[in-house]
Amino acid sequence: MKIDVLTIFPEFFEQVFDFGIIRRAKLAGIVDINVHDIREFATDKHQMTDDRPFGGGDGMVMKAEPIFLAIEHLLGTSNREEYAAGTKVILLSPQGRPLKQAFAKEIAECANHLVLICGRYEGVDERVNETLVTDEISIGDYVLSGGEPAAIVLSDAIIRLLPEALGSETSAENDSFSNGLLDCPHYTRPAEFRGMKVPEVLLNGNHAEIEKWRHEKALEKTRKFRPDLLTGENGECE
Ligand code: 9D3
Repeated sequence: MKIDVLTIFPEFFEQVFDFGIIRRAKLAGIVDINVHDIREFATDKHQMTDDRPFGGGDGMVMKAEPIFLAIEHLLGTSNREEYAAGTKVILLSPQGRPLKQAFAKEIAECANHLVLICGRYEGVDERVNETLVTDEISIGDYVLSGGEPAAIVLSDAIIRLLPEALGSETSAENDSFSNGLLDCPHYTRPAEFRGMKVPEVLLNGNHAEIEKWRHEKALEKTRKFRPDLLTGENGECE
């Protein structure tokens, strides 16, 4: 999979993709990530990427032209109807559809080229949305200072699902959310740490009993922190 990131802060991404699963996926040729400075596509002498909003109001809006030129440079067209099959142009924005595991999975399975547009300021000229963007995604109901952290979150969620990215030691099938529940608690040695004991059931080697305990604890945790996952009102379950 090829991932191109469009940002006015390319330095933001200098180290984040160089660790763990993502680093391994890059070295194995599973993913190729390139970060591009939107400013390099600005045409005026001050290389402006933002301007004042029509209609007035506080704050600045990201200009359409530098983003159109960047997309044309990367994809050969600024008409989303003409993108190659498997190409997605994703705008990270607070107005987007909330990111879900199912979306990351669909992208990992069906897409081969992503362009991630990181917004800044009050927003992006709507004509970017109208012609370039195939998906508009938010990573949750909190306010970030820009789309960059969201692009990192989305990339991470997708890359680890690419075939062969995880390796053999773990399986994406066992992840939290893949069965619609939060994960159960985990313990490792020592069996007693500062007076705190590991639940007895995990020490007795009865695997049927251990699986039952893990499922009960997962349900308990989900009921407590994410009851919405159980009622299916967020589309995660049933
Ligand atoms: C005054 C209205 N605000 C929109 C809710 C303005 C605004 C706030 C924050 C405009 C842009 C931003 C920057 N955030 C993102 O670009 C962003 C984001 C987020 O803030 N939360 C969750 N997901 C995302 S994805 C991109």
